[in-house]
Amino acid sequence: MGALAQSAGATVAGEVFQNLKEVDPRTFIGRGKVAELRELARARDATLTIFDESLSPAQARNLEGELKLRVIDRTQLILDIFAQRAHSQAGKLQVEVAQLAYLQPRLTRQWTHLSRLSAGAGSGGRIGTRGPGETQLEVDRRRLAERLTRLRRRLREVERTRDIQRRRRVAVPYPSVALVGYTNSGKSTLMNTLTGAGVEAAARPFSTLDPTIRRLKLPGGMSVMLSDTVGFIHRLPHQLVEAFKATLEEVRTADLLLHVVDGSSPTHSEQIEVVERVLKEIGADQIARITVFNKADLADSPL
Ligand SMILES: Nc1nc2c(ncn2[C@@H]2O[C@H](COP(=O)(O)OP(=O)(O)OP(=O)(O)O)[C@@H](O)[C@H]2O)c(=O)[nH]1
Ligand SMILES: [Mg+2]
Repeated sequence: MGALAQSAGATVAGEVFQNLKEVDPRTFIGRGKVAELRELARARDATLTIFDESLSPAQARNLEGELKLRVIDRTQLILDIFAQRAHSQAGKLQVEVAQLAYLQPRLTRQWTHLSRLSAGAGSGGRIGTRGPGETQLEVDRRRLAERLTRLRRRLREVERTRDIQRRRRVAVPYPSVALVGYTNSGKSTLMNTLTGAGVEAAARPFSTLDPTIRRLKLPGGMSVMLSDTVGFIHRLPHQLVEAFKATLEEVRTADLLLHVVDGSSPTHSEQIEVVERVLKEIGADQIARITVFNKADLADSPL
C-alpha cells in the first residue's frame, strides 16, 4: 500500500493499522483509531489520508470531518495512478470513464444529503441553502451523466476500431499470445527481451496501460503475435475493469496466455490468485496458460 501511494507521488508520513472484527458504519475504523490517526497526522504534518479499503461516500465525508484532512480510498488512489500513466487517447478515455463512474454515485448521495438538510431546516436556516447551491449540484450531476454517456460512446468506437484491427490480425494466421500478470511482475521487460518492442518498463505499478502487439518468431520457425497489456492488482476497482474492456479484449481473445509471476515477491502466491480471479472475471480463465516465474535472479531459493 505504501508503495502504491509512493508511486502516485505521495510521501508516506506514517501508517496506521487496525484489525477489524466489525466495520464502524460511520467511519469504517473505530472511534479510538480515528483519534490515533488524527494525532499521528498532526504530529507528522500529513496533508492526506489514504485508506487501503473502499469507503462509502458517507464514511469518507465523516472521516474528513473528524480528521480535518482530505480522505481518499484505495479505488481513488488506483484511479489516480492510472490517470497519471495514461498517455494514449484511448487510455485517457478509459481512465476518465472509470473516474466518472466512481464519482457518479457520490455526487448523487451528496446531493440527496444536502437537499434533505435544507428541507429539514427552519425557514431562517433555509436562506442560502436553496437555489444556486442545490441547483449547482443538480447541474453537476446532469453534466457528469452526460459526459459519461458521451465518453462511453467514444469508448465503444475505440472498441470497434480495435476489434477491426484484431480481425485483420486474425486474418493473418498467427496465433496470439498475451502476457498477463500482476503489476510490476516483468511483463513489459519480457516483451522487450523477446521482441525488442521498446515498451516502457519501470519499477512501479501500472507502467503499462496501452496494449502493444509485436510479431515474435519462435525458435521452431513459427510466428505468433505477442501482446503486452495492463497489469492486475489485488482488489482492482471494478470501474477500471469495465472501462478497460477494450484493452483486456486482447487477453480475452488470445490463443495462449503467458502468466508472468514475480518469483522474488514474498506474496507471489497471493498475486497468482489475484490474476486468476481477474482472468475469471473477464472470461479468460479457459484459455491455455503457461506460468512464467520471473525475477529468478532475485529469488532467495530456486522456485
Ligand atoms: N531483477 C530483475 N528485475 C526484473 C526482471 N524482470 C523485470 N524486472 C524489473 O521489474 C520492474 C517491473 O518490470 P516491468 O516489465 O515494467 O513490469 P510489468 O509487469 O510490465 O509492470 P506494469 O506494466 O507496471 O504492470 C522493472 O524495474 C524491471 O526492470 C528480472 O528478471 N529480474
Ligand atoms: Mg508493463
